[in-house]
Amino acid sequence: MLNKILVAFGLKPSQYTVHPFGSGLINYTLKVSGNGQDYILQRINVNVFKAPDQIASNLNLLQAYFKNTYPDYNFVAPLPSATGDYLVKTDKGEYYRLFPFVKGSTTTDFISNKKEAFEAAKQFGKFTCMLKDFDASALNYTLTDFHNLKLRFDHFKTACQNAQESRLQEAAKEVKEVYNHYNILQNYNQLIGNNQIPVRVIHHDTKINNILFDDKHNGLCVIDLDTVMPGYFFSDVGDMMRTYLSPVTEEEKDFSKIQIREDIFDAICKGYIAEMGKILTETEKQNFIFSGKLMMYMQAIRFLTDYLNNDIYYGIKYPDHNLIRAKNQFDLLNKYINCEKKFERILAKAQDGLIVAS
Ligand code: GN1
Ligand code: MG
Repeated sequence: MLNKILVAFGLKPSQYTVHPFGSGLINYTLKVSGNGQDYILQRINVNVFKAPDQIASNLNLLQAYFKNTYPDYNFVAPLPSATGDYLVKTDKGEYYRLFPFVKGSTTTDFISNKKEAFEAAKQFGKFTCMLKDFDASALNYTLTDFHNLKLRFDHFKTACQNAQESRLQEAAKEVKEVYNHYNILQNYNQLIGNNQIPVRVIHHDTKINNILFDDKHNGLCVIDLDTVMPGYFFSDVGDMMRTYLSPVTEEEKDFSKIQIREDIFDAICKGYIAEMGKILTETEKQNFIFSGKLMMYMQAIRFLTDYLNNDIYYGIKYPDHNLIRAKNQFDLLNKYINCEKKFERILAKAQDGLIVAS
């Protein structure tokens, strides 16, 4: 099967070896090595991305824009197949695409120092900033309502109504925790309801492994562009807070290891503001810290909802995996909230730094 796909992309199977690659929860990713140029081959999860051709069309539009406007930017777009298509469909209805593996680039799964956080935040900020004059409405919504907290909350409520009694009991504390932080949803509804936040081109998945670094640990570009679509700055800023601040991830079961690293918070502010500072609106700046709360809360709700729905979305490795992930995210959220006052001072300094520098 894989051989057929390689052939469809014009690669001779005998010249390449293929190995699973990366740690994404959604798509199935392989590295294809050999013959002087490596590739990333990816099977799109069509249960999540129901219209893979919409992703391909977004990427083509963006690629054309970058080629004209920022020709030096390393926009990692899919390669055409032998017949000039960007997706290869198998008899089983699976979709594959092939990317060049950027030579000399590396990725990391964990933030080990503030430089990495700074570089990543700068790259995500740069991406949105470079696209500030691109018409975001030309892009398809590859996942409708992806970061719509109101809808995520509604799905959570439905899941509570339909859940097995045993799961509902196991999750009672976390269900209560959702309501303890109801003010986050209220604030979100107010911001969105009043159209207070501009629509921009947003990456929507800013995990550190979606950044390519060069050999000197400088950021090169962003990858994993399936969720690039119109959205709000808080998705990217908030998901960086969610995934960079703590030295351990959402997978950690020992919550005493969940911590908030202030130097990393500082680096996210400085990196993002270095690129986006000049175009962020006052409301966006005022909600910079709120972004973290929003995304932690949303992810906790998403894991909890999936647990109540008998784990139909996120892959699990043990029975209570999604419940543990939800608990982990609530723990992170509470620790983040405890730091808010400190964050305000750090953010203000980072913003002052921009004014001094410009
Ligand atoms: C999924 O597969 P991955 O790790 O790139 C999810 C994100 C979640 C994340 C949580 C399309 O991303 O929204 O934040 O898991 N992506 C989708 O680990 O649902
Ligand atoms: Mg990903």
